Amino acid sequence: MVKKQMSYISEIDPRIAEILEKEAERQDYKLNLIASENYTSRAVMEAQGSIMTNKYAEGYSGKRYYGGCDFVDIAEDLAIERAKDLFGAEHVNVQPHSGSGANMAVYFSVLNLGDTIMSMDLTHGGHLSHGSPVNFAGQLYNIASYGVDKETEALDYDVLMDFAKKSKPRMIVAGASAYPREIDFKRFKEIADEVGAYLLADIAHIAGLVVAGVHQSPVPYADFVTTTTHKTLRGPRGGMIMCKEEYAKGINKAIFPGIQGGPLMHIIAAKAVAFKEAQGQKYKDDQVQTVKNAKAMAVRLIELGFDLVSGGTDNHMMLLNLNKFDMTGKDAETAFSNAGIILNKNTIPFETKSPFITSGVRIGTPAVTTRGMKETEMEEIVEMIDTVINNVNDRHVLDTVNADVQQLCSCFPVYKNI
Ligand code: DSN
Repeated sequence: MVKKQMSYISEIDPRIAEILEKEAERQDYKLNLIASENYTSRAVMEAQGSIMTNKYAEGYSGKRYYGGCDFVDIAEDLAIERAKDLFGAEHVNVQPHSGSGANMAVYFSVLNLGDTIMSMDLTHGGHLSHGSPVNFAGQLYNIASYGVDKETEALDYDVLMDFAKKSKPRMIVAGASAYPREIDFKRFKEIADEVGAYLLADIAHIAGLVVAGVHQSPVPYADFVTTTTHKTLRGPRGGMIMCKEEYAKGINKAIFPGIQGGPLMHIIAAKAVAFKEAQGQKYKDDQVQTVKNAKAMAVRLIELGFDLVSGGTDNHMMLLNLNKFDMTGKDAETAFSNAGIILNKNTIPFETKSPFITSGVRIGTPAVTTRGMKETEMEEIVEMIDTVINNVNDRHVLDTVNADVQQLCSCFPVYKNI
């Protein structure tokens, strides 16, 4: 399929065609356990690679700054309507190029520079755009960081309530990039109301689970909900904002002309396609399976003596604390990669090492679930993880695992069912 798509590229730019072919092979024959990645469908990729990339459409449907927007208007309207239907949102903006941009637009729409944002610390699972000092959010706003409880390694909502009363934020951000437990958005709303703060729920990681009803939805509670569209949501790479109707104008202005120019209409068309797919039963079943797979992995990892942050998972991801193996996340990531298992090093709560080294790795099940793997395969993968961790420097063992990975992957071709 990829080769067929690349017939023009091979003529014009054989070098890039060759690299694309290698990347296609990598995606097919490596085990992708990166919690934020997924495989999008052929239909989504077709829209992404379509002629809509040629169109400028600054503005919004019916109110553009360019002529010739008849068809892109329809595509954007469809994307919005389908997103509203999926999430039950009052207002949707599908133009953000990324999750970071979506968060930026929310901040710019209601906050003043220097206002206090209460958000999860990066090392506890938060995202850069929630207020890391190296990110615009940390540079433009006063950040009051919260984390997880030292014992349970989960959020303690009573502690969060006290912290909110002390730090008096104008906005609370609920959401994370590396938090394996369910987030109680209803409780976050009570905290936000108590201190008169806006509530932003960043559901980039869990959006697909929310659609399928296997994670509480923040939409009834939060003033703003942001997401990326390419993680569990399984669409093209991009972002999206949902909000209450009263914030609609401010959000639209913050995105365009506030921080973006022309929207990526080919990506918006692809978002519409992805949202249509997400309305189907197969998509919902896959999200349910994603969580079942993560839980099955967690159970077996714990049986084998692995230390999971918070003792397990409620969603699509796990964080392994590697301190008991006297191993860094960086070294583990390299060893796994040598064995054909792709995951990422990750900080763990109360981290003592730098983000380039880390004490943990993050594991996710969205991509392997999309290829059709179920609990039996999860157990097989955990055995492989165990073998790698106990033989990080044994090239022969890593090669053997790599062969097993290829064998398993060949039974679940990426583009057989999607
Ligand atoms: N970089 C993403 C992740 O891996 O979670 C978050 O944007």
